[in-house]
Amino acid sequence: MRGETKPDVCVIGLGYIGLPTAAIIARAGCAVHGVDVSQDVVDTINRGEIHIEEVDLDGLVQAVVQRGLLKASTQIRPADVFVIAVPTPFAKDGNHTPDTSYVMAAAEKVADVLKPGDTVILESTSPVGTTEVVRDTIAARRLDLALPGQCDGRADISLAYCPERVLPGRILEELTHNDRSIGGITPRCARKALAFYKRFVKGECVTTDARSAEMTKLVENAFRDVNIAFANELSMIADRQGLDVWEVIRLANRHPRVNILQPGPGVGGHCIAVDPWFIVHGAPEEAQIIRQARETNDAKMHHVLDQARQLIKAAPTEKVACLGLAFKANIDDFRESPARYIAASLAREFGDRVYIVEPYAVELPPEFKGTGARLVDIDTALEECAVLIPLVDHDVFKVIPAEERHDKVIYDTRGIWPDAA
Ligand code: SAJ
Repeated sequence: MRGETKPDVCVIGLGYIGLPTAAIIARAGCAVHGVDVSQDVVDTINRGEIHIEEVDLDGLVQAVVQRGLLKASTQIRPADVFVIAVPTPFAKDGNHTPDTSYVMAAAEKVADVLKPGDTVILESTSPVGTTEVVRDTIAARRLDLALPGQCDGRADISLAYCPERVLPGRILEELTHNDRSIGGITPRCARKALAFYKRFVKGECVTTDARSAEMTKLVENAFRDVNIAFANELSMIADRQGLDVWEVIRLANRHPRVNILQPGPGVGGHCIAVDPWFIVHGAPEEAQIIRQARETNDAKMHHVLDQARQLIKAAPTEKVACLGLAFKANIDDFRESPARYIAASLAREFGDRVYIVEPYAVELPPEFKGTGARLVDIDTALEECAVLIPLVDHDVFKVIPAEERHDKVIYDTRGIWPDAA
């Protein structure tokens, strides 16, 4: 729109969420200054290239960088809107304690360049109450500013929590079209953040308070984790009772109001396996089902490993193909992947009898070094391996026809070959 003043935006954290978010905001015509602690990441982006794998992101980043709408730096700069999208990992105490130190470090950087009228948005998945701690962190550094929820009149700064809910592989599409929670510290903050998101979000932007928005993000992923745990528990019961869990789930899901998810070798990724622990940490006595679901999904990974070991020991002279290392189908993300953990454990125990097939890998991850395991293509695995263990439901594995695997011993942890059950 001619003459419309678009806000200058600063996005802090240029990872899996921050970089696509920065690129989409720039595509909407805002001047975006991206900040990351890694000089390599900054240099890569300023060359119009990307350091992560995501469909169509390379073309978009190249375009907005070439148009001068996205620039990256390790230093923060003043802006009208600040979006914090830094990691919130577990602390290293072994108790799944949320570590919000990266968020607070970003909040301190933002505080030092804030001016009246600016908006600060936290997107990182965070324990309930974090946005208020960001507000307090800013207030402590900027006694000259009136912060929302701490002043009677109109605050100088707007502050909101606005989580994303994108699927890897569909991030650009989902950042644009998914509905979004806009959680303001005050209703006025929510309205300011809403106006910003409507510049590039076509989905419905639903305003609420910051705590509700923080909990909503955690609840979405905990809901999925609990439902996956139900499927995984069913599969372990089925193994004990000699049942075909895939057949049972297929039949049960014909009920008009039943939708049992799919068992797998555990739950991977940096979201579903992490976020529920943020709820448990905040309410350890009450969050019983949520905690148990996490423990069940982790137990499933060890169950699959034990089952696979027994199978391999029963075929002592045969080669074994582990199909897949990624944490989920059709993407090249191997972080926090149960498949990778299981395959590496089998490689350490059975050495060069183990072949690994992972179409998204050009080399095996470092933990396979010295085990004797080999990365091979699917044709080699089918020719040389008598035991097949699908660990990831990549499409390229699903399409292997029955005649190419009819004489194999199969442990199908993903139910990708219903005819083989
Ligand atoms: N999985 C199963 N069985 C299933 C579904 C998933 O075993 O029926 C496993 C997958 O193999 C994978 C893990 O669960 O190992 C998580 O995969 P996912 O596709 O459920 O989730 P993510 O981590 O890729 O993305 C989730 C999404 N959240 C929900 O679906 C509620 C996404 O919308 C979020 O934005 C993302 O977490 C996030 O960033 O929080």
